[in-house]
Amino acid sequence: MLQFQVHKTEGHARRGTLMLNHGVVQTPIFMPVGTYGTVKGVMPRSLHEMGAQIILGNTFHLWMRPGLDIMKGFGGLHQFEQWNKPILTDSGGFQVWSLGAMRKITEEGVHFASPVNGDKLFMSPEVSMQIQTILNSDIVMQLDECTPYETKGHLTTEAEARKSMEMSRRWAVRSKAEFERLGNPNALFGIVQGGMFENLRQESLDALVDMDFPGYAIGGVSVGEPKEQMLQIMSHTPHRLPAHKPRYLMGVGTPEDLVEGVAGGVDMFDCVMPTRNARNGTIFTRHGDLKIRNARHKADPQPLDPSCTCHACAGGSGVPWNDGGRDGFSRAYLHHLDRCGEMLGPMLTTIHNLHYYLNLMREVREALDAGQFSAFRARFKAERARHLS
Ligand code: PRF
Ligand code: ZN
Repeated sequence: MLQFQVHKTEGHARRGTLMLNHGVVQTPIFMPVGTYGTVKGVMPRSLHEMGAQIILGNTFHLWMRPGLDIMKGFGGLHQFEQWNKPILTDSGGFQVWSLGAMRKITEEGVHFASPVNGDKLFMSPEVSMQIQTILNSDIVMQLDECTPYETKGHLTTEAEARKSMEMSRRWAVRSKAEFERLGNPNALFGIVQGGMFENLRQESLDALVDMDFPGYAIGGVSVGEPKEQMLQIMSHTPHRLPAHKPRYLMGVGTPEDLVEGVAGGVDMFDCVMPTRNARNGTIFTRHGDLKIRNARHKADPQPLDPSCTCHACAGGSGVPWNDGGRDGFSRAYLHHLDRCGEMLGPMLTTIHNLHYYLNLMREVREALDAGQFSAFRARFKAERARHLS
C-alpha cells in the first residue's frame, strides 16, 4: 500500500508526502543505504535522531547472507535490523550485474556464482519478488538490467541500449505478475531504463506508465557518463512521469546532483556517497568538501562544519559528561582517529555526512514550502563553491 500527495510545486520540483505501510515520508527525501541490513556504523536510534525517514536494503546481499530462512524467522527485515520505519529494497539486478565476469544474463534471468561460497545461483524477476516479499520492504523494486555506459570498450550503442531496455520492460511485466501472485501488501516500483537515449527513455517510461505502477524509478544513471549527460536526463525524464506518483532517482549522487534532481522533478534519492565517502575521510559541508586525512587538519580545533548541528559537530556541547567542554569534536581529533584507524572516526564522519544530506533535503522541503526553491538552489550552488577553509 502506498499513497502519495503533492502539496506544492515550483517548476518541475515538488513537495510531497508519501504514506507507506511502516510510516510517512516527507519528500523530497534522501534514503541512507543499508545494504546488509545496516547503515554502516550507525545505530537505528541515530538514524532516527538525524531525521532519516526511510532506508535502503539490498535483496541480493541479504539473500546471500543471512539468507531467507533467517529472514523468514524474523518476519522480515524491519524486525531483524530493528528499524520499524519504512524500508525500500533494491531488486538485486544492479548488484548481480556488478559481478561482471561472474555472471551470465539471459532472458530468463541472471545465472551467477555466489561471491560468498561459489554456489551456482539464479536471480529472476520471480526470485527477486519472492525474496523482497520475505523481506517485507515497504517499497519493492522490479528486477531490471542497468544499461552500462560502455559495452565491450565502446559507448553503448542505441541498438544495445534498446535491447537492454526492452528486456527490463519484459522483466517489469514478470515482476508485477509475481508480486501480485504472491499477494505482497507493499508497493512495487517500475524502473525506467534506456541508457543515454531520450527516445528510448520515453519508450521505456510509456510502457511502464501503461502498467500503472504506484511509483517509478529512473535507473541507468550515474554509470560513468559525463555530468552533462546526467543533467540532460534530469531535464527530460522525471517530469514526464505521472505527476501524482513518486519518482525515485537510483544511486545518485553528490549534493549538487540531488538539488538538480529535485529541480527536474525527482522526489527520492539514494546513494552510498555520504556513507562511503565518510569512511574514506571525505566530508561534505555547505562550503564544499574537505579531506580529514589532510595534514592541515592535524591541530585544527574547529569542528567539521561550525554551522552543523550533528552529533559530531555539536554533540559535545551542554551535555553532562562534557559540561563546560568544547562544542563538538574537532578536526584535529577526527584526523587523529583516522590516523589511528579508530572505529569512532568513521562512525562520526558517517553521522556528519548523513546529517548533511538529510538536512540538505530538509532545507529543500522548507524552500519548496515557502515557494523559494529557485532562490535556494542558486544560493546553495554559490555557497558550495565558496570554500572557507
Ligand atoms: N537499477 C537498479 N538499481 C540501481 C540502479 C539501476 O539502474 C542504479 C543506477 N545508478 C543504482 N542502483 N535496480
Ligand atoms: Zn556535522
